[in-house]
Amino acid sequence: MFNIDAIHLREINLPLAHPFETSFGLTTSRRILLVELEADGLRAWGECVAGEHPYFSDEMIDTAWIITETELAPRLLDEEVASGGSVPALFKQVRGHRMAKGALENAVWDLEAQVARIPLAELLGGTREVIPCGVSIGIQPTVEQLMEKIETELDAGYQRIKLKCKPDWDNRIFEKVRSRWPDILLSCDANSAYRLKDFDHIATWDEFRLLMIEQPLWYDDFYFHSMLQKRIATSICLDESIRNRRDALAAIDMASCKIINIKVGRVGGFSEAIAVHNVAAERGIPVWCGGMLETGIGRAHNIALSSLPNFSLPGDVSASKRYWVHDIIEPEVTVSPNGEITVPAGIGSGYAIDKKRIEELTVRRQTLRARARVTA
Ligand code: OSB
Ligand code: MG
Repeated sequence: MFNIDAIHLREINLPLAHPFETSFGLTTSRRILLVELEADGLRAWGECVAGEHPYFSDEMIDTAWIITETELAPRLLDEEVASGGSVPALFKQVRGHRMAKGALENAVWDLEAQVARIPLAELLGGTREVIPCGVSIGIQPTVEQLMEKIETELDAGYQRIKLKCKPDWDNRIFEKVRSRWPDILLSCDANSAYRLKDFDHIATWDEFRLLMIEQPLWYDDFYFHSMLQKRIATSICLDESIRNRRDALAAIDMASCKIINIKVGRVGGFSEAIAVHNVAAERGIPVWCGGMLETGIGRAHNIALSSLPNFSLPGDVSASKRYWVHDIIEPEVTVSPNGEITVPAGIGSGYAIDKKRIEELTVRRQTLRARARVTA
């Protein structure tokens, strides 16, 4: 049993090293909710991946803050917490708000690994010592800039290039990229930018031999993705629509996708991420770890999760320096020249928190404390 004495919420503001554009909008700077648990003399951290606006999902940092403050943190402080895996049961009454739940649950797993004095990856059931890495490249102002970015990332060793796409930023760029790099692992991510009228158009992408097409249709859809999957040879990968294990099962049974992107925040924490991983593994569906422009805290958690056996495709977990001039962990996340990240062997996440830098970046904070406990 852990005695969680206090939960500190804080918002940090951090400009991205490079703006990131998707079909749903442009991000130049992040507002990030971090949670810090204080328990038995230890400190454990979690990062909430909710964005600045409810554009990727219906959560945003401000809704995550209020739900954490009023509903979730009190449940952790008032109840006995046995393990990371016991947190979903404490949060069950609260519907949705998975990114808010995930930040706290992941911090409890981090705490559990520290108490057990083992790596978080080991606690989660990880088996890989290194994880294969890809990059997600946002929509660029010009095709020339896109080609330069791809060249830089391939030179850095990344094993897979994912292109953000949307109508008018699709066939034109796929053609250019494929004619220059015929053999690289290439995929695209539409973040729900296409509709039923686009099926014939999407079918023309088969000639580009993409590894997958990520979330082409509605963010909450399985049925029309299964219709589209019947029409095309290229694998569909679902991101936004997979909220939990049951969604993964439905999507696999309906043949809505052949690959699943797991984002630990999108599914509400490590417990559900492991459940999605396992159900996909049982059915022969490969998974990979998605990213949400995380700082080192969320990035370290993604690395630990990616060490599970069915994370067999390169993920969107890449080096800190692609996002931040200075990350908030020590050392920063680095990628080897062959495009791999070494899973840390140290206790907990394996990275140290740069508390001084976090203090400098903090624009809002709040501390919630446990009521005085009656000790037997
Ligand atoms: O759909 O995978 C996505 C970033 C923000 C929101 C949604 C997505 C993304 C990315 C970037 O593709 C992943 C990363 O490098 O962190
Ligand atoms: Mg995606």
